[in-house]
Amino acid sequence: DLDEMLKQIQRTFVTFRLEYKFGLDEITTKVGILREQFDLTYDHSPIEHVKTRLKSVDSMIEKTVRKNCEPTLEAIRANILDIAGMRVTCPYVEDVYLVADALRRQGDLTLLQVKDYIAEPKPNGYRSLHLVVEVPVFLADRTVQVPVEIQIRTIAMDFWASAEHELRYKFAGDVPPELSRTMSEIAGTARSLDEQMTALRAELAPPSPRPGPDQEDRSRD
Ligand code: 0O2
Repeated sequence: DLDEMLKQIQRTFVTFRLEYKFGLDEITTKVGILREQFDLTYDHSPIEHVKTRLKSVDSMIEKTVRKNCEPTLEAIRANILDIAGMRVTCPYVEDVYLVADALRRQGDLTLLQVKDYIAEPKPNGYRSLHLVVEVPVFLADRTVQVPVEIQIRTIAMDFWASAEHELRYKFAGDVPPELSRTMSEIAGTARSLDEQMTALRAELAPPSPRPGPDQEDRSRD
């Protein structure tokens, strides 16, 4: 009957979503390892904090429909690459690329997409580095490749993006032009803060060392 059919559909989506949770678990471990190693190797911590989120079934369906696709599992899998999402916040702009490079070097990850909104900010002023990586997840009976979106940004970028997200939510996407202008100005301030902090960092310490064989050897001493 209908009730049983709905239950079956719900179970299918729960199982489908679980694979993304596992993918996120794998990436969380990877970033956790980087964070600990960075903390030991560098004069400051390049990772300030890490947040993860898993898209709800409702919002994956909503996004698929928004993209003019049928809300089937296949269409969701092919079109929604940010079901599993991680946000990494770093103190300095150079840390953003340090973290991204460390992930990009990992042989078991396949880089599916890079969007560098730091090099090319969005018209509203949004800045962030987005990577979509595919990570293998070993299930009991098969291995699945799971895409995970990783947004890497500075504290200043994150501050701005959180406020802008809240504004958009509050005004249901219809932010008054005056407020949009204010946000655009603040984006400029955030950008200039990042530039000033980069200059300050150059005064504070020599450039961070790249982890290499030297470091590895020293850490074993
Ligand atoms: P949420 O609630 O954060 O999950 P795509 O539809 O993903 O294939 P899109 O949307 O162009 O293509 O991808 P993009 O530009 O990489 O952005 C996806 C995510 O980046 C968004 O997810 C936001 O988290 C963030 N983002 C992008 N632009 C902005 C912006 O102008 N302001 C803020 N605050 N965040 C932004 P979601 O699903 O929209 O939202």
